[in-house]
Amino acid sequence: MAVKEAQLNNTYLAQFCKWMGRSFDFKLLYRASTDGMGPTIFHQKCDNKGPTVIISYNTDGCVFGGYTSVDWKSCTCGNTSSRFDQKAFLFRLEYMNKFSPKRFIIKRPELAISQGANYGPIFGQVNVQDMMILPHVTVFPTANGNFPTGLTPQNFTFGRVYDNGGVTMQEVTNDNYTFKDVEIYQVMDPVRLDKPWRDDKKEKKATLKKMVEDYCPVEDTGVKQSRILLVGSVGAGKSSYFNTINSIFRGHVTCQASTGSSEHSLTTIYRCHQLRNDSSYLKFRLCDTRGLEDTQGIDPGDLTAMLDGHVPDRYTFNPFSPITPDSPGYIKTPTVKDKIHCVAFVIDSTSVEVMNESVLSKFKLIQKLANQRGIPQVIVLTKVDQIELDVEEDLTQLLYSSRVAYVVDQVAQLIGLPRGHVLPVKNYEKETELNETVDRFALLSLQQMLRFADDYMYELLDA
Ligand SMILES: Nc1nc2c(ncn2[C@@H]2O[C@H](COP(=O)(O)OP(=O)(O)OP(=O)(O)O)[C@@H](O)[C@H]2O)c(=O)[nH]1
Ligand SMILES: [Mg+2]
Repeated sequence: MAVKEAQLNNTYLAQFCKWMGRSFDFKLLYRASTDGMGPTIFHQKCDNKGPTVIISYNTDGCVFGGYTSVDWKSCTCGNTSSRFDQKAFLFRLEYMNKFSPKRFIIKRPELAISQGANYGPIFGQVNVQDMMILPHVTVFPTANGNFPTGLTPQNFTFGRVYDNGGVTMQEVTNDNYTFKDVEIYQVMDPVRLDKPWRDDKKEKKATLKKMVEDYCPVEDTGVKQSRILLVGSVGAGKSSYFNTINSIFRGHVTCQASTGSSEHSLTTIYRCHQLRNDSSYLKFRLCDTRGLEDTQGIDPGDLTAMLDGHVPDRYTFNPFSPITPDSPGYIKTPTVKDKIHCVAFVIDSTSVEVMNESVLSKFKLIQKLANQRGIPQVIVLTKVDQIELDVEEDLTQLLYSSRVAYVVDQVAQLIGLPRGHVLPVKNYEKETELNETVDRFALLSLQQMLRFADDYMYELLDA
């Protein structure tokens, strides 16, 4: 099964799988902060477990470590003994809180790791250490978890056993050997589920597409088009989701809404996008918003105004002040047709474990506002292709992936919605042609949102 309660987040996992060229599952064997440091506990927890990865987190926000495909052992012959490992490598994942992955491949496989009962895990040879992730017993930290000052990069010769590619130790560790934590994971073949983690009726894309084309909001409400609000962090894939759905009905990959990576939200204008097929407009709108962020995100006042239908299409968000009744186009007396009928939290599946506290609190606020108004909510879980290599290669594996199932559980717990409200999708990004499976998952998510929008309207009629 996938990792629980670990610092090894989905971004790190995905990067690691990329380096390895395929998917893996990870099981936490050892964590210094809870198990304590020392060779005895290390060997108790990690010996004879096959391939392992060791990850160190220092107090400067540097994350680095090493991978070996051979067992750790409590060798008592002499001081240490070297083990051959052609597949071992060292890596940097994060440098000073910035994701900056770099792999250092093995140069002298005969010296890949060193083993000894009195030693922690050593990459390289004791006299030719490349990088000691947990050092020699005599320099193990004791009381306060700090390493003695004698243990500085000068003690190491980085680049003799592993190819440092011109990168210095300082560029990996920032010369800081005070660790927040050290973790060791067993690396195992991924569990491909025998049964899908969610029922799949295997409806064809054409059937799903027709259902959406035939969709009409609940009669008697006067609503001609249901409105689905897309909210989420910067770069979560809100605009890409609209583009994906739009592409399905246009018959080719489109990029009507601007998408891409940027520090602040690329979308600055509120767009209640209409969609059309060959003959007519469809009976729903996808309302794309500015990303939620710490400083320049949407104001809570704007969120309330959007839900209540006061915000006009093409309104330019001002991150420093919310919309007011004097703002151009402000809809003073919105009716049910102007309001939002379903909220979709768009969440990047690689960022679930590292979700920013302030973004999470904004989600909670929107949830509260939506609950007060009886508006149903779903989670559109994007970028599922980036959390498991098998899924990236073949999207039909999505419902058989234990990793995707795990992230669905995680995000449902985090946001506080039932798992059935989590709708995994892969948006169009690198593709130039439509793909049946991409379209199927996107249409399934849309179908669910339209059903929920109808629930909201039935509830209004019953009131
Ligand atoms: N691999 C992959 N990339 C995606 C997916 N969805 C979006 N992306 C990429 O993620 C980046 C951000 O996507 P956007 O759609 O611009 O995100 P957004 O939520 O609209 O962001 P802002 O408007 O800036 O708040 C783009 O480079 C997309 O190509 C997906 O499902 N898989
Ligand atoms: Mg956008």
